[in-house]
Amino acid sequence: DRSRRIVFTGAAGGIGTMTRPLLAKLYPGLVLSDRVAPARLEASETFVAADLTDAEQVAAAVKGAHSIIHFGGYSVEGPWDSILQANIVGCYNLFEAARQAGVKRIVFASSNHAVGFYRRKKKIGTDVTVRPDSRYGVSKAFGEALGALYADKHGIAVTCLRIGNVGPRPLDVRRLSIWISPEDIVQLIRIGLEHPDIRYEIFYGASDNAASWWDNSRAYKLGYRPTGKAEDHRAHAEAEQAKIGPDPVGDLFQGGTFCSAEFTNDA
Ligand code: 15L
Repeated sequence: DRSRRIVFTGAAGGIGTMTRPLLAKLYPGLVLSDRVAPARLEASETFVAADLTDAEQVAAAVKGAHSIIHFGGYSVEGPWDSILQANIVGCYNLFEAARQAGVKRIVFASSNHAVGFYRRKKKIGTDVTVRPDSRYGVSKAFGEALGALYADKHGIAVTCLRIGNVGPRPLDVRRLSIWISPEDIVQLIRIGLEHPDIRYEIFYGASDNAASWWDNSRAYKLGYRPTGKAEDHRAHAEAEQAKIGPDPVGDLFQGGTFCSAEFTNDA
C-alpha cells in the first residue's frame, strides 16, 4: 500500500542522497528525516528533523509511521563516543520509538563491516558469526541484534541490509566484490518494505558482482534481481586501485582498510 507513511532516516546522507529520487517515485509522500534538511525537497517529499540521540525527537519523527528505512547514523569508523551515540543509542531509540508507535516494518542499513574480518578467499552467507572489523562494525552487529530482538519479541518485520558500497560504479578492486548500484539497493529496500514473508532477514547489499564474497541467495529467493554488474567497471576500478597501492593486512580481509586501521595483532 503506497499510501502508508514511510519514514527515511539519514535521508540527507550519502546513500539517502543517491536513492531519494528513486524512492520518491516508488513512495510518494516519503517522509525524510535527518538532523538537517537536505538541500532541495521534491514536491512529493516532506521533512522532519530528528537527532537520533534524542529519544523524544525520534518518537516525534516516527509517529504514525507504518514503516521505517533506518539509514541514519555514523557511517564509518570513528571515536567510540561518536559510534556509541549515533549507532548504539540512536539505533536503540529508533527501534524503541518504532515499537511504541506500532511500526510494522523496518529496513536497517547494516554494513559489510559487521563481517569485515572474514577473509576475501572465503565465501560467506548471512548466517555466519559476526566478525566486525571496527567499532563501527560492532555497532552494525548491534543493530542487527536489536533488529532480531524487535522482530522476535515484538513482531516488527525487520530487514538488515549488510551494505557493501553504494555508488555509480565500484571505486577500487575491493569494491568489485561489494559494490551495489543505487537502483539495486532500492530494490532491496523495496523487498524489505513490501515482501509478505519477511519476519527477520539479513541480505547482502551487493549488485550482481562476479567477484562477490557473499552468498545472497535469500535475497534472490525473495525476488531480488540486481541489474548492476561490477565487472562492467573493472578497468576503472583497477586504474583507481593502482593509485592506492597495497595494504598487506587490509588486502587479506573483506573489510579492507577498516581491518588494517589500528591493527596491532602480530599473532
Ligand atoms: C561502509 O559501511 C561505509 O558506510 C562506506 O562509507 C564505505 O566505507 C563502505 O562501508 C565500504 O566498505 O566500502
